[in-house]
Amino acid sequence: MNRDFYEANGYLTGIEITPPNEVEAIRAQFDRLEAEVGRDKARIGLLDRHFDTEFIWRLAANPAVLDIVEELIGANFHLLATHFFCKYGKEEKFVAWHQDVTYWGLEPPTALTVWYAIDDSDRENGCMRVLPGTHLGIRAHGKSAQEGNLLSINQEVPVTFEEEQSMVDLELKAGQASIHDGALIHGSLPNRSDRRRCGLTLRYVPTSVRQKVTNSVGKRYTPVLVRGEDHEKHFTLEPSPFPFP
Ligand SMILES: O=C(O)CCC(=O)C(=O)O
Repeated sequence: MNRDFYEANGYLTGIEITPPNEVEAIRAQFDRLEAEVGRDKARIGLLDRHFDTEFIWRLAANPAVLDIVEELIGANFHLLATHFFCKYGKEEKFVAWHQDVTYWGLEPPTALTVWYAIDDSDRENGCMRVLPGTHLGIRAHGKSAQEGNLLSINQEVPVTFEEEQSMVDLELKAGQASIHDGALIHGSLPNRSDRRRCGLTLRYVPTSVRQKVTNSVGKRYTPVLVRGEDHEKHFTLEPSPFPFP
């Protein structure tokens, strides 16, 4: 794990989380959840299901994940939220360039996301893309002019031609993860394959962060303390929904 790289570039990638022999079992659990709720809901409607679905909790509280998060944001932190992003084959759905913390209502705007690959995620099926080093300031966002943006309020941040040239595709095998700083500009293109591209985002914040205003969809977060101690008590915490793995 390279903390200096993360601080300079705002992301890490290719992190092995799940041993290859356990990847299929996790995918099968997601497949069951998807079959239960339907694809329309599974696309971006599975929010905070770690509270009632144990395999999601077990990924969010996986010691391998928490150890890396601890190195990056310190010893005391909450799981803020979980959210699946699924893009099905041959759809014009995409994720416009954006910075997460501009619409989460946090103060200070410090957060990170672990993007866990349920499926292989590559250029063809619309893997995550990042603009390295863009996490060092918050920018004004506008609205995307393109149909199919999966983001909650159709937000998009303008980027320069030069910045786009520096773009990095975060290709992952199922069971691997990338991490991005909450201020890093990122997005993803449509899925041009016949394969599903599903990722589980795990959002973490240091306990020193508070929620100043509701997020872009009017929600107050209900975090779970997953490491260390909550000295600041800025949130009304939920207990861990299942035992820690
Ligand atoms: O999964 C994607 O394509 C986008 C995910 C994303 O925007 C996020 O993690 O904030």
